[in-house]
Amino acid sequence: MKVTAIANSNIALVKYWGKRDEKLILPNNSNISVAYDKLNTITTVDFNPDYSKDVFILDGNEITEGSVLKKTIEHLNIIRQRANIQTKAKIASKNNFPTAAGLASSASGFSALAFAGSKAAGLNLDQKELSILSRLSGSGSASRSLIGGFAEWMKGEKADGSDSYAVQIAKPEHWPEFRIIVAIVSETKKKVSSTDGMNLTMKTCPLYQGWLDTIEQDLKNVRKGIAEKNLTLVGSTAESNCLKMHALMITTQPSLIYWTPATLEIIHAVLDWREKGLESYFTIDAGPQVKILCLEKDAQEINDKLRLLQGIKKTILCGVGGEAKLSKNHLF
Ligand code: 2P0
Repeated sequence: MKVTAIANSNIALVKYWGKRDEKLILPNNSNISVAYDKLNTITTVDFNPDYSKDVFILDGNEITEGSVLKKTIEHLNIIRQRANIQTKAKIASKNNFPTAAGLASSASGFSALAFAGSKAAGLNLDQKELSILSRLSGSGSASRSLIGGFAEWMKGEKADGSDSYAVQIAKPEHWPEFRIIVAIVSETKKKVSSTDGMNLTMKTCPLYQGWLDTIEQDLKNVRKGIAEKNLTLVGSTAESNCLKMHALMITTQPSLIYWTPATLEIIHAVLDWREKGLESYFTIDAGPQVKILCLEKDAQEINDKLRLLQGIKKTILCGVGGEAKLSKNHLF
């Protein structure tokens, strides 16, 4: 059966950086994200006895080696085991943004794969089960993309991970004025993956305990800020949480410095605009791109100012996106 799903990518307002269980992909701390309404992955999965092996086509090119192929096949194996089938599959996946450049293509990609793959295998999973399955794909943040809106991935306490999944804490319609402007400064693939980076941090970073000690307060602030639609509280907490995560990255050995000169230029610009009364906050993941959090009333002005800065290749002005959905527009 052939099934297609579309999932939005997401940006964490309180970040996930470090696992309590590497195999089950369980995070050390709960984390909160917002989905982008304009950055998504569309994935078609077809389990068919005619296929003699799994075939994976990403953005039009067949992938024949590497970690993404390995994770994709491992994920299909989990689905096959649950559905009690042995059939091989063809998967085609398309991102409408640069892959692996810090825009969370793995989050949207693996949640679309979990959704389309499980349905195509004949499974009928509910949202909680799909969020857990997305997490098991090899990209923890995929558990949040599946849910969409403002989502919290709960770290859970259980060793088997059955209480570690994402829930929607607010729908996109709750805060229609919230905007995220993505500033792309580089389209090259990052050198160190998030998976490897966070493992290195846990092993070598002397600041990691400080991160864990302050997470609960950040989570409380962001939950409260979202509930009250308070940009100042959400933005200032997200920005400081992002800087804490980058402090961990920078003090990891060998150090993980994802920023480029253009990243820093945007950081300084946002601080300057804010000082002058144009309210905006930045957040950055494991890559050089900067995402600016603001409200609809200021978004166009900020977007125009961003485009005048050195080193900006492109900006994408996004609102809050929804949950992953099925589609009839198959890729093959
Ligand atoms: C986040 N990131 O919360 C953090 C902030 C990157 C920086 O989730 O190891 O694919 O496969 O579970 O979820 C990293 O991407 O990492 C990530 P793994 P994932 O968005």
